[in-house]
Amino acid sequence: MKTIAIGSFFVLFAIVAGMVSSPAFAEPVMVSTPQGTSVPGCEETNECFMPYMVTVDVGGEVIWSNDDTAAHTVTAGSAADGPSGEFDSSLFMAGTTFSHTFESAGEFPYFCMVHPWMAGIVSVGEAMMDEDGGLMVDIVTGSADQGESLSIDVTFTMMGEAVEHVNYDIKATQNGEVVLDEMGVHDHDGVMNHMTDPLPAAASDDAPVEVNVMFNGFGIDEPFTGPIGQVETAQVVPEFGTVAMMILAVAIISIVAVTAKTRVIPRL
Ligand SMILES: [Cu+2]
Repeated sequence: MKTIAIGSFFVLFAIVAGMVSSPAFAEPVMVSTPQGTSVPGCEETNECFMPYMVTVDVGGEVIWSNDDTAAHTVTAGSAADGPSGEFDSSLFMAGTTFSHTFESAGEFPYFCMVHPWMAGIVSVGEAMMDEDGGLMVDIVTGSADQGESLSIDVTFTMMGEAVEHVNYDIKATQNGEVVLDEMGVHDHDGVMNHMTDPLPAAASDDAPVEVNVMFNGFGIDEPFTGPIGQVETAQVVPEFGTVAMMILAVAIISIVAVTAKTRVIPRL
């Protein structure tokens, strides 16, 4: 029988270095000009360029493919203000592509010179991580008796700063029974609370609740950026207390999934 310090607040750090050879950040982001965009209408649903807004890190590349039958342009600026000069494809024909690499951070609206209702945005951010940086996921749970919902706080930070626009899946099980399963969670400020279904049993050593968070990337619209993919699983089992924390060390060329497994032992 384990002695559990009353009111103890014990934090375990699991450092997971998921180093993979795939250069995740070299992947270009694709944007399509779909069929039918040469007549107005697509602007009503922001579907003249798909996706309408993409996010890349500094140094990231965006490739536009003309999937329409008409020729278009990808021209930085707006129909109202005219070209900004940042980039310009000039006319690019059906079935061809245009590519631009973004060397500085900022918001870059663009439009089509031929069909000025066609507009899109490229949002270029500072690289979210470097060799010293890491994405941190804090999973903090309360405690719960049988029939009660367990509260789970999930916080994403990087170098102490809250991260914005995180996408993740969260799943919690107790003795194999799923008590929480939310896919495709998007959060604007990196701080989220989840409540499980009523637990089949009180959370205990014999009936631990396992919380699993899988990071799917940063961004508002797909494709997302950042450490996407599954590489490493960390199992964090606190001796006592109700807090488990996981740090992911992320190298710039690694694809890393964030998977935290937390065993929840109730506070006494
Ligand atoms: Cu066009």
